[in-house]
Amino acid sequence: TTILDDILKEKAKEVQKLKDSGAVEPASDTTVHSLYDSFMNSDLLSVIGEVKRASPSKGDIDNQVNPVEQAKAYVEAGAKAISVLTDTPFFKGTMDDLAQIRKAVDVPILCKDFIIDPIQIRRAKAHGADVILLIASALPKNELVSLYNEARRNHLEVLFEVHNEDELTIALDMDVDIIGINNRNLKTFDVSLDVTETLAEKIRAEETLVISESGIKSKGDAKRVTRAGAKGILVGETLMKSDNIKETLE
Ligand code: IGP
Repeated sequence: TTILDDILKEKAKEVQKLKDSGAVEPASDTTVHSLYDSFMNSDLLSVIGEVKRASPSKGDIDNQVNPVEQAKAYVEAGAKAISVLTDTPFFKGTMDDLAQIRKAVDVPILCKDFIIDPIQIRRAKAHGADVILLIASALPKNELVSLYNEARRNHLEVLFEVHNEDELTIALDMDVDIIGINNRNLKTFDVSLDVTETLAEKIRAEETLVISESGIKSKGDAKRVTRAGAKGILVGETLMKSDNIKETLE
């Protein structure tokens, strides 16, 4: 089994506990900070800064981080959106991180989790998310479609994550607005910016927002994926480890 299988198995238990607890989220409001509008309306490459304490591929990245201060520093340095890892068992994040960051910044926030059930979507919205992640390799197409529709009903945008041509075909069939091209293979952890170069050229960039995700470490990397067609990048580790976030984002 792969790490993704392990994560999804844990997630199923978490969802069952949520359901058993009978927790009801408050009705979701319609306020949206639109990632799509913000990034599509900019001529420059836009950055999503990710708050990431740890990951299965890297272990602890910065376990001491104050998520609110980190998110504020990203925005001050020019990041146009924030991603918050909310998975606890594998990434050491929490939904409370998301709620606190929501109070501190006024840009779109992505709830970065492994979503397999509508209950998680309503929970993300109630904690202040504007965007949720759906990972094409995690679920069959019919489930991706129903979770996508559930998100849109809750006034959430969806970053639809793909890593190969088959997954991209699903994204194009579903006519999603925002495609995340993950340079990291979630099953092997191999990272290559070639993935963005191969897939981005198959996407109609006038109407679809393309975000290149993972493994972006330098301005050269950012230029490379921009040339390939990305209008945004999602950067975690490099920003978490930077002593000078402003300079890194310049
Ligand atoms: C950030 P990096 O290499 O800059 O830390 O990567 C982000 O792309 C990565 O955290 C990510 C991710 C995911 C994490 C992309 N897709 C899916 C968990 C689940």
